[in-house]
Amino acid sequence: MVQRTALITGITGQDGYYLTRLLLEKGYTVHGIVRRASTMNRTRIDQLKLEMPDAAARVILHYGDLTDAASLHRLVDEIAPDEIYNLAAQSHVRVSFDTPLYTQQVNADGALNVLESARVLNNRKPVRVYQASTSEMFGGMPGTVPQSEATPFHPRSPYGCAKVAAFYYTVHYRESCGLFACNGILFNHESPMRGETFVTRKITLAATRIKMGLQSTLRMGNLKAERDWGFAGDYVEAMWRMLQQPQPDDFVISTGQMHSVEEFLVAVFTRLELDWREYVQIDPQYFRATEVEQLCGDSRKARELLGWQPRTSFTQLVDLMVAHDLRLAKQERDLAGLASRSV
Ligand code: NAP
Ligand code: G4F
Repeated sequence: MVQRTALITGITGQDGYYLTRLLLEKGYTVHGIVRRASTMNRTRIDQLKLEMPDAAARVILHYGDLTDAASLHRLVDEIAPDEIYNLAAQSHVRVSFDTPLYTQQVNADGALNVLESARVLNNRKPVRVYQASTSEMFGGMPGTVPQSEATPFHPRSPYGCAKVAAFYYTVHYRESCGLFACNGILFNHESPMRGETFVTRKITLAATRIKMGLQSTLRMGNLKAERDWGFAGDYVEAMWRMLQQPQPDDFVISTGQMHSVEEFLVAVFTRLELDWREYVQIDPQYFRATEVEQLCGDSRKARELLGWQPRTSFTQLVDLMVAHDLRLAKQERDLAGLASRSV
C-alpha cells in the first residue's frame, strides 16, 4: 500500500464519494473540504465511513470554501498533499443560468484559487492537480459528434463558460510554472449517489416512487437531448490514473455510446413494468435558453495512454440506479404505512 495524501474539494458530492472510496482502497489518507450548511451535506461521506469502517480514520474533513482563497491556501499549505482533486463546483447547468456570477466565482475563480495554492506548495514539495473539466465545454454543436480532445469548445451555459476558463487556467499553470496539472474532460456520469435534480436520478427516483404509489406524475424538460452516460465509479479511476502518468495532459473520459433522455425514461419505466407516457408531463421550466443537444465522447486517447475503459454498460447503469432507488421507495412506503397505523 502507498502512503500518500490527497486533498479533495467537493468530497461531499457524487464523485467525491467514489473517489474517496478508490483512494482509501489504495491506502491514501484523504482530506476533504466541506462547506458549512444549515442542513447536513455529508450524507454520502458518512455512508462511506460506515461502509469502510477500517478506513474511516483516514478521512479527514475541514471546513472551507473554494471562493475563500485564504482558507484554501492555508489548508493546502498545512496538509501539503501529494495530489489535489478539484471536484468542487456549482455543477448544475440549468441553475447556472440563474446564478451566472456565483457559478463563475466557484467554478472558474475557485479553480484558480486551487491552482495558485498548488503553485505555492509546489515550490517546496511536488504536488499534482486534477481539474474536473466537462463535456459541457463542447456545447454539443451540430457536426461535432463524437467529441475528442481536438474538438473546439463552444460553451452554451454560464456553467460551460466558467469551466472553459478553469480548463485554460489549468493548462496555463502547467505551461507557465511546470505544475503537474491535468484536465479530465468527463462526459456525464451517474450513479445511485447522483444529485437528485440531474435528469437520470430525477427519473429513477420518480419512477420508483410511482411504482410504490408514492407519486403520480413526473415533470420533465427536453426529452430529445442526447448524452453519453457512464458510471461514476468507473470514471474516478480515470481521474486517479491521470495523476499517475509521467507527464501531465488532458483526457476525454466517456463511453462512446449516446442515448436520449427519452431512451433513459423508457429504459427505467420498462424495467419497472410501467408505461412512461402515462406519468410524464412536459414542463417549460426545465428547458434551457440554450440547450446542448448531443454529447458523445471519443476517449481513445485515455484508452491508449491511461489503459482506462468503462466497465459498466448503459443497461447495467440503469439497473444499478433503479435497484437502489426502489429500495428507498419501499422504505418510504413502509414508513408511511407505519405512521398511518400509529395514529
Ligand atoms: P456534485 O455532486 O454536484 O458535487 C459538487 C461538490 O462541490 C459538492 O461536494 C459541493 O458541496 C461542492 N461545492 C460546491 N460549491 C462549493 C464551494 N463554493 N466550495 C467548496 N465546495 C463546493 O458534482 P459531481 O457530479 O460530483 O461532479 C464533480 C465535479 O465534476 C464538478 O466539478 C462537476 O462540475 C464536474 N463534472 C461532473 C460531471 C458529471 O456528469 N457528474 C461531468 C463532468 C464534470 P455541497 O455538498 O456542500 O453542495
Ligand atoms: O442531467 P442534466 O441536468 O445534466 P447536464 O446538463 O448534461 O450536466 C451534467 O453533465 C455535465 C457533463 O456534460 C456536467 F459537467 C454537469 O456538471 C452535470 O453533471 O441534464 C441532461 C439533459 C439536458 O439536456 C437537459 O435539458 O437532460 C435534459 N433534461 C430534460 N428534462 C433535464 C430535464 N435535465 C434536468 N436536470 N431536469 C429535467 O427535468
